[in-house]
Amino acid sequence: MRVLVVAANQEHKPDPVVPLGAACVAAAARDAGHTVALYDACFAGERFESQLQHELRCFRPEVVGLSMRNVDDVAWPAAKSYLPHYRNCVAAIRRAAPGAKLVLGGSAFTLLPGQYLDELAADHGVTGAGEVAFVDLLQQVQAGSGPRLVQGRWGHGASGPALDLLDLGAYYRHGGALNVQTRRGCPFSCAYCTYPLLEGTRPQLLDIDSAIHQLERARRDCGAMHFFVVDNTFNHPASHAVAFCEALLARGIDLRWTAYLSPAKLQPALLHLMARAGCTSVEFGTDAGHAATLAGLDKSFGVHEIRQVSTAARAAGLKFAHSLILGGPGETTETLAATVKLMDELTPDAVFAMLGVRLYPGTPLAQRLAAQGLVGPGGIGLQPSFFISEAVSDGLVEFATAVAADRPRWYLPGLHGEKYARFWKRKRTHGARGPLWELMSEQTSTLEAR
Ligand code: B12
Ligand code: SF4
Repeated sequence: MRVLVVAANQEHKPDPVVPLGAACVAAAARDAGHTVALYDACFAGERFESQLQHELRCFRPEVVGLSMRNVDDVAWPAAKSYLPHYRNCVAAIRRAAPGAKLVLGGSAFTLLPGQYLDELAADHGVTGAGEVAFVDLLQQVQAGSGPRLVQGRWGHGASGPALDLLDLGAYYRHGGALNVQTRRGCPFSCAYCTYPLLEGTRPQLLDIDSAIHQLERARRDCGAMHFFVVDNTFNHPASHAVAFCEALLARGIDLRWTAYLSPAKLQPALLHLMARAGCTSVEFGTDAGHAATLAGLDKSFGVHEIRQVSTAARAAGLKFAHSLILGGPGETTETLAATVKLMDELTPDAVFAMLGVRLYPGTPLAQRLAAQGLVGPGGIGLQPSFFISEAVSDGLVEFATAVAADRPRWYLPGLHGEKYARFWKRKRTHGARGPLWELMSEQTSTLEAR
């Protein structure tokens, strides 16, 4: 069959990101013998509808797979929903390819499948990992059937993402890094987190040789030296992280990379090994800096571990950022103050602070709130809804604004909006690579030293 995969995402904040998921399902469909093309809307700007329609009319797909990454930008109080954009995508697809079956998939779709299917009047949808399920569905569609909603199967394609269908050079120039995945799944169950729903709770280890091959190829084809490892928690299981680093060292590839780490059970030796293997910075999924809020979010580590891993990252020569969620269950003015105090003490190179907890169906927090009658059926939907602890809800914006005012390394997507967008774009145009917060931290260090 003729299959067009459409990577719908056009978000460029904090950077444009390679649509790995779309490329994975495209590769799986191609490996199964289908004729596959990929349309990527990322750099098309307002021309995307006319470009997409042109692509549809030329390629004449029998199936269009729409890859939907983000529901919204999770940035309370000014959260932006991508639903209008998805509506435009579907309208363009229906206009230019009225006979094609429309299949929805991707992380956004997986979080709210029933609502997207109805809202976008799609023919089919696949939740979770798409490689195996999409190929099965294509077979059924070819035979004239196929269920409307298919549960993805935890598995992955044999040949990795079809990166040859993407303009990786553009992502490297405009986004400053490419990306790679070494594993899926998360064994933890933090109260708000969607990752176990998206990727499963059992770690699935991807083939390290294939990941290294992707990196080498990108290095050769477009000179990319900077990568983001998209694994939700790179350090679990630690043995896989070690194997990845050792493989990089054994191949002697000169790369710079960044990864997400959990402070839980993180050994300093791993941080040192990562640094030797080219890692320059890490982002800790810390969330809070007080025992009560950490407990409210069901985190599997305490303040002690946050201190330990920060010291260890610095000793290993890695830049580090802490990601926070302010206003979670158990948050009070005292716990907020303690979190800020801890960050001031640890002096991370960056702090990313989201305000409020975006609620998604199926997460432990949403279930807890539903059991207490605080969220009704259908209460969590395509329009962003957030939990904010009652004890701080009134003054949270003012508090965060005041904190960030004299802390240049704090980034608050919900409050800063477009504040850094033009500056960062200019930096990229002038060749800045890697995470921009690494660069900013160097600049603020220079200013602080004066
Ligand atoms: C790494 C990551 C980042 C990194 C990306 C770095 C990089 N260079 O790639 C950074 C930090 C930059 C980032 C930023 C953001 N992110 Co982010 N990110 C992730 C993360 C952890 C992994 C994404 C990834 O690459 N996965 C690997 C690929 C292979 O998986 P996949 O895309 O899901 O694809 C599979 C399936 O979805 C499916 N599939 C995909 N497409 C299709 C199509 C069809 C037809 C079918 C059938 C199936 C299918 O099959 C694929 C293969 O199995 C996810 C969480 C997660 N675990 O998924 C969040 C996630 C995607 N991010 C999210 C968000 C919100 C954002 C931001 C908007 C946050 C912000 N305000 O800054 C920005 C947006 C950036 C942008 N330009 O779009 C949300 C999106 C959902 C939502 N809540 O709206 C997620 C799901 C996390 C969450 N909170 O739930 N992110
Ligand atoms: S926040 Fe991190 S550690 Fe916790 S469940 Fe999500 S991915 Fe796993």
